[in-house]
Amino acid sequence: MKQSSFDLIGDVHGCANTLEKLLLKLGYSSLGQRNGWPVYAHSDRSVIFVGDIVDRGPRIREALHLVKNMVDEGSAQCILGNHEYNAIAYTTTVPNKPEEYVRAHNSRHNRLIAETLSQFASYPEEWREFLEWFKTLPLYLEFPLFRVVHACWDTQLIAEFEQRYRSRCIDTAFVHQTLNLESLEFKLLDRLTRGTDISLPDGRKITGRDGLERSFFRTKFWADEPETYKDVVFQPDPLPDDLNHKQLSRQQKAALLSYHDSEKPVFVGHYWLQGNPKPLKPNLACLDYSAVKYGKLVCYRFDGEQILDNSKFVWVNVEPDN
Ligand SMILES: [Mn+2]
Repeated sequence: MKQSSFDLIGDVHGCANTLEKLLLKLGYSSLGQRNGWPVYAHSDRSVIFVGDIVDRGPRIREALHLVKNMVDEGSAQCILGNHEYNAIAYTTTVPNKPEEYVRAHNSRHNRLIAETLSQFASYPEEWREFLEWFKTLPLYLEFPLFRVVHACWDTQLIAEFEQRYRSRCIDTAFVHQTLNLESLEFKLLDRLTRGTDISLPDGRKITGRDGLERSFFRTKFWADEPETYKDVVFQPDPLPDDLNHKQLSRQQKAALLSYHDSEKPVFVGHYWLQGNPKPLKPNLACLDYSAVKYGKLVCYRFDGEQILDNSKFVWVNVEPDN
């Protein structure tokens, strides 16, 4: 396997039929079955999934089996997305409070994980095994020529984490630490899997297309010298117009991250993009094109180039059979 030939695939969210179509399009083929599910591999390439295999879509269980079989075979790696982390935290109890969960079972959280739980309702043992497997997925990957993280590369937090931890995976003790919102564990997890954001001023809220109300908006971690909210907003839901032109405060600017053109390419998912896939910067590509909303399941075929190339995106449009 060539060390520099990787196929990076965006958020699957249970679109298992589309994933199989994409793998076939990329030249992967099934070597046979393991545990009743196909094992895809390629003679000289391998896949990196950017996380968020679970939640929302119709074939979550199938998607997990396809991905895990590839990881077990050595034909793929997979990092942790915020949705896999949510599943871990949703099923991890608070120390000394066996009735309470690290991710509270409130209506919003229940709704986000409902599809996954219902598809595993008849397979509780399998679900437990996948939850354990999620704890073996790294939070990020770094290679000589590129990086992969679900939502945001934060050099400083990653350096602090690497000083303290030997593994890039999280365990129950790590999840417990995230209960303290000032802890490195919470900050790292939140930052790497959910990205950066700015609170809306004056207690304002916006209701997203997903029906959820939010008091913050997602921001770019790569904006060069931003001045206004519009320069940094990065989410499917637009800001109210008056906020677009609002000036960023000095503190807000100081808290924003950047990703300089001289850094090695980084691949992310997470952001529900639409339209035709292309790099966001010469050294940054997002692979999440809203597959589960009948968008595209997107791959970038990386061969070591340090300036990303429009022509290296490959995708499948998601059909009603997902
Ligand atoms: Mn996602």
